[in-house]
Amino acid sequence: MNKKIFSGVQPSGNLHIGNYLGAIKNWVELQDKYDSVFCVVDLHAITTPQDPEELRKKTIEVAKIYLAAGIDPEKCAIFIQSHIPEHTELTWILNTIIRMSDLSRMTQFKDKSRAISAKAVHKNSKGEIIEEKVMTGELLGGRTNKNINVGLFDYPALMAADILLYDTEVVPVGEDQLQHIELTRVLAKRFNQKFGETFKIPEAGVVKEGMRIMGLDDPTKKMSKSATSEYNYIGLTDDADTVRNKIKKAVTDSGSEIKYTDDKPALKNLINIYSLLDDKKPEEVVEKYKGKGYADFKNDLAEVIIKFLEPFQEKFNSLSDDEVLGILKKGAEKVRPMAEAKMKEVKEKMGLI
Ligand code: AQP
Repeated sequence: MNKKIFSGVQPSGNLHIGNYLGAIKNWVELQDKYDSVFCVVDLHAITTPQDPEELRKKTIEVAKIYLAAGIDPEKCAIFIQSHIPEHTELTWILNTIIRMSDLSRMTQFKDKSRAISAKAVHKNSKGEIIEEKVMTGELLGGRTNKNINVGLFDYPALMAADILLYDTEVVPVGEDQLQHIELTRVLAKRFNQKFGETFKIPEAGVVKEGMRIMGLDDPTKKMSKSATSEYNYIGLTDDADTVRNKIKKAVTDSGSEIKYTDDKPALKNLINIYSLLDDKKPEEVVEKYKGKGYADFKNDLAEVIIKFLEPFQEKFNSLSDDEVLGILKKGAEKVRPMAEAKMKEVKEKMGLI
């Protein structure tokens, strides 16, 4: 029996090279060695506001990206999270053992809840609105935004359910998700202790390279598909001109020399992207641009990205929606017996008739 892996991506925006380098690339390499389950986590996506039409489109797009990247549906199960209701059912069970303090510690929740604006409405004694003010995270001064939906807070419980439902042993994710995997381990142990051995204790499978690709407009924050500016990321479906434009506008550090150091985080991030996509060590990239300036480096970086994206996009564009929906349906059929069996076991252990 091979070890099991599970991972997923939210259809919450345009997938970017950070999602690819931090997660999907690794899945492609692992699919031959592990029993692999890859999910489009639409229920996670709705923890932030989504337009229904866009969500439908993005859900199919994410599956196409998996396939274009080289995930083979004959070897793995690819499916949509909401097609297997046991994910939400197990989330509820886990909600009964997860603590408010567990969830309050999660940095992703703190970051995302601060990014969502809150509307402050001031009324006079007659109930008439005298002032309406949109409070962004900054205006809230780091305080928790009370208008955040419970789903965003509970996001890690749903993620734990995804993982534990399939006896997952390894979860290949980017470094930003490590805290959620650690919590999943805590929940599995807590449940097993209380109700008897039920869940496998999973491990994170983080690749060192590509661990965290930073935003092109701000190298202190990770590249993110829900970023407010599209100049934050290179989308996997961006065309050549868009890539050139985004790399041209990407922030760089002061100076003109191509150096790979922590005090030049913007440049370091661009060198990382270059080296990962061109299969070179960062030192080799630095050596190549010795005596050259940022402009030469950035022009070539754009071409390296375009060269990577071309065959990827060709495969992506060749896939029809119907074909992909068929693959997703088959994937759900493959995993359904596992999910049902695990929920049956959980219910029995807890005394649910
Ligand atoms: N910048 C990144 N560098 C490396 N890995 C990354 N991942 C995300 N951003 C980077 C990894 O991609 C996988 C899928 O992520 P997700 O869809 O579950 O959500 P996320 O981690 O919250 O990613 P985004 O792009 O920032 O999405 P939004 O903005 O919608 O929240 C994960 O394995 C993640 O580690």
